[in-house]
Amino acid sequence: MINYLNDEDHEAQKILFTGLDTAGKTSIIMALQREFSKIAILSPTRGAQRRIFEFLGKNISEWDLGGQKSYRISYLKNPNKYFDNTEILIYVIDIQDKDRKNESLSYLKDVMKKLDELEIAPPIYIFFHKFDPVLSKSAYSEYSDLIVNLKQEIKNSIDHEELYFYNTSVYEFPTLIKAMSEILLSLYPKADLIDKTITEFARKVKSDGVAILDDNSLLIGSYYKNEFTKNILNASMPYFLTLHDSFHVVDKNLTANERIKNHVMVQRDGRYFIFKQIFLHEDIPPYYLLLVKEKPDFDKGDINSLSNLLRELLYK
Ligand SMILES: Nc1nc2c(ncn2[C@@H]2O[C@H](COP(=O)(O)OP(=O)(O)OP(=O)(O)O)[C@@H](O)[C@H]2O)c(=O)[nH]1
Ligand SMILES: [Mg+2]
Repeated sequence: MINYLNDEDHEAQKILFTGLDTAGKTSIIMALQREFSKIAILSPTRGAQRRIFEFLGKNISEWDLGGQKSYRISYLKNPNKYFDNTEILIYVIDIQDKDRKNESLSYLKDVMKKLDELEIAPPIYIFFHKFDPVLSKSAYSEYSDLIVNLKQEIKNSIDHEELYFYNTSVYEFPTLIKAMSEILLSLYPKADLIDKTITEFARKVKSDGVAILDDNSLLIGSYYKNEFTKNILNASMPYFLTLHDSFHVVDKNLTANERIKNHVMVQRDGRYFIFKQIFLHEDIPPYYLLLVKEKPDFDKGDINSLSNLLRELLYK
C-alpha cells in the first residue's frame, strides 16, 4: 500500500524552524519549494505555521515559528504546545544582522532550556543564514569571522551532543538543498539502500554521476564517480529543477505517457546531463533524476527498473 500523505499529523515527524524574526526561515522553506517569486514579498509569519509533506514515504510535519518577539514569548510560555515532540530543530541566525547577535543567542538558550525541561534532546542544526554568494570580499571575511566566533560561543554555552552547523543563503540554492537533504536523510534508516540502488543503476547505464531529488528539491540519494562530478552535479541540480519547472505550462497538457518521455538535456565538455522526471506512483509527486553520461542516450527499460526498485524501497 502507498503510504501517502494524510491530514493526521500525529504520526508525522516534527521538524521545527525557529529563530528571530526576519532571520529567513520562511524564505528557506519557500526556496525549497522553488517559490522564489514569493520570497520577495513575504510578510512576517504569524504564530506557528505548519505544513505536512512527504519525504521518502514518511510524513514530515514542518513547523515554521514566526519569530516576532510577542510570538517568541508565547512559545516559551507554552513549550508543550510548540516544542514538544520535536525530532529535529533548525535554528536560523541572520549573520548580516550583527546588532541582534546576542538577542538571537539568548533566544536559542531559552529554547534549549525548554527542550531540557521537556526532556527531549533532538539534534540541533544551526543555520548561519544570509551568507550570500554576492558578498564583497571584505564582507565575506567579516561574516566568516563572525561565524567562527558564533560557533564557538554556541558550543561554549550549550551543552548538547548533537549540534551541527551550516552556512546557507537563499541566493545559493545548493546550500539549502545540501543542508535540508542531509538533515532529512538522517531521519531515514534506508538512506544507504537508496544510495546502493543508485550506484548499481549508475554502473549499469555507464554514468559518472546520478542524483535523485524529490519534489521538495531534496536530494534523496546519489552516486558520483569522483569529486569533480559531485561538485558539478550539486551545483547544477537546482537549476535543472527550476528549468524543468518552467516547462510545466507545456507538460500539463500532456498525457502521463507523453510526460514520461520528456527530459531536459544539456551538453557540456563532451558530457551529457540528462534531467528527467520519474514517477513512482500517480498519487505522489514525481521524483527527478539527473545523470551525466558520455553518450546522449538512456534506456527506457533501465529507468523503469530503477523506478521499480525505488518504489519497492520507499513505498512497500
Ligand atoms: N540577503 C539575504 N536575504 C534573505 C535571505 N533569506 C531571506 N532573506 C530576506 O530576509 C527577509 C526576512 O525573511 P523571512 O523568511 O520572512 O524571515 P522569517 O525568519 O520567516 O521571519 P518571521 O516570519 O518574522 O519569523 C526577507 O526580506 C527575505 O527576502 C538570504 O539568504 N540572503
Ligand atoms: Mg517567517
